[in-house]
Amino acid sequence: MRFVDKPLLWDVFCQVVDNFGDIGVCWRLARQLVVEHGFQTRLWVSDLEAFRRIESDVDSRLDVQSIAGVEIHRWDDDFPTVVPGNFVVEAFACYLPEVFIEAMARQPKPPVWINLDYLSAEDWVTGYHTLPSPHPKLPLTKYFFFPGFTAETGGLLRERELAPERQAFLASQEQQGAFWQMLHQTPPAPGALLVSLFAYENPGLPPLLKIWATGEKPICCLTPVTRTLPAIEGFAGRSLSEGEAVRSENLEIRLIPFLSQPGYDHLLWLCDLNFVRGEDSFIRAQWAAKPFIWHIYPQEDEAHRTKLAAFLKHYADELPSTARQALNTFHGAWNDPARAGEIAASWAMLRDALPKLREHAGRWEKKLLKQHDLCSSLVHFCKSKL
Ligand code: TRH
Repeated sequence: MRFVDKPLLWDVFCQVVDNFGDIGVCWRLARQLVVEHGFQTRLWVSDLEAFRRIESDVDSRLDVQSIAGVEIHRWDDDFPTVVPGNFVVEAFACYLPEVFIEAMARQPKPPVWINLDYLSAEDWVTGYHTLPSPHPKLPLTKYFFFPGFTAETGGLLRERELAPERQAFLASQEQQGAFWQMLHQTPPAPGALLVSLFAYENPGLPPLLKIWATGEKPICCLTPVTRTLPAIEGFAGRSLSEGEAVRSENLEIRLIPFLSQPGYDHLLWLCDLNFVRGEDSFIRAQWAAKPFIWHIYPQEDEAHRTKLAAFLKHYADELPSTARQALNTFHGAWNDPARAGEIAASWAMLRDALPKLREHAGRWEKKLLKQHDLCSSLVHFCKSKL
């Protein structure tokens, strides 16, 4: 008789602080662990309603449900008694339930415990990646795992088939047609610059919309209804809802629904320029190989400024100097409320640099593709600690 080994089990913990980045990252990771690496995976989520926004199959009334092979559990104060898996991921330093930590310590072979950290291009990350942190009282060790842009980090989340899927989508009129149909939209007029907009509240947005409207080239801006809605309503001079469009001179803004994660990828692939924010959409824009503008998540201690500068230093390093200056200047104005007045002049520079930025985005994607993806690196590391 042959015994078939039970697949190893992962527990991924996601505390949704705000927005969609925490669950966006955890959901990608959990799916990849199942689909690409054949593990069993439990995903513990504190806010199923936020989860439902990016994955419409989620039923926020259920305590336990299975989607894409991932066992999804509501994570609330009343944590059940469970035997921990072989690998435990706490995303972004969310605190695991005490009862679960105690159960981990009781295992004959305690799980490999990972704190999956936020993405940063800062140099110090390489020194901290995979560092162990012993528990002060229990026989447990937690390892820090950092995503990043170099081989000395954990890499970036990227599904195995992502690049070929993008190429197939861009080569297929049929797939693109289906996307527009799903949005209940027609493609923009030929010659218009197609822009996607996903950002936090930003005093740079009203002047940007104004300059887009009066610019020479038509611009079609697709924006899921999010925190930028009030600024767009201010520009339109009326209240707006999903499905509506605003036209002003050479600018058309279309308010589209918040998409599923794959639908959002399609949007990024199609657009000529993507405005993204936070962490996960910022990474997806890089896999889209198109020029993008990053609205970094603002931190109270202003730490985001250092993070932004570190990324731009890496990303813009090989750009010709005019395009580099355009990219740096626009990011400076877009990410600093005090510099919103510089947006119009910065846009003129950025618009002229778009062809160079486009070439560069393709080169950057190819460079990143040489790295191991984060999920594979994590699996490799965790197995080595088992
Ligand atoms: O939502 P965010 O602002 O999340 C942020 C960041 O992760 C930040 O680092 C963190 O500290 C904070 O949350 C708590 O932006 P982000 O990271 O881009 O996540 C958005 C997710 O939503 C991402 O997975 C893409 C997805 N998305 C869709 O699925 N459909 C959409 O239409 C859009 C616009 C986004």
